[in-house]
Amino acid sequence: MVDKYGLVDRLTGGTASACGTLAGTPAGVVADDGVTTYWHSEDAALPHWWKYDLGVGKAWRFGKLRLLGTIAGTSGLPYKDIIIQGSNDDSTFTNLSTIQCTNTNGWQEFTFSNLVAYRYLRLWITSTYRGDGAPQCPMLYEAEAFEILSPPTGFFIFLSEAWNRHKKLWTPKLLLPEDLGFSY
Ligand SMILES: [Ca+2]
Repeated sequence: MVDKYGLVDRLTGGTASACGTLAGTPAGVVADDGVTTYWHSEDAALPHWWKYDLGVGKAWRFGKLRLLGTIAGTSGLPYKDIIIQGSNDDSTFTNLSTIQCTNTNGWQEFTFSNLVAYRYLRLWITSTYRGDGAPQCPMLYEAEAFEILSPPTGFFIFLSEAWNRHKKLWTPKLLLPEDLGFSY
């Protein structure tokens, strides 16, 4: 089964935050649809994180993430290894996927399986490709997240099995000679 994803970026209407920022590069601009505005972490050791809170009573079963970055001025994409995390209490975070971005300009897209709807989505950034003397500082221009539309895998398996048993029970059978022990 091929998973399908929503077409609307769900990182909207909520609140972005980050572990820290440099002046003029707030966390919110990662979800402002502006491709020239970016968040730059504080100058401290990795890992760094960027988080989006959808708001009270809101949650999506995220399964696709798109990230926009640029190499210009940093001698390498300013992020590399990232753990995508979800939470519903802003305290306990579940790792949804560990991704490694390629060292290229532009949008990169990642999909992952996930059975749970989450209010909080966090990007836990553990490394960057920066080669300009600040490899410890990720920068991110845009992030977009989309929900999985396909049924959860476990439920789908259950349905398939139930249908197979139903068919076995009710499909009329042709009785063959070998079923009665004849061989010829
Ligand atoms: Ca932006």
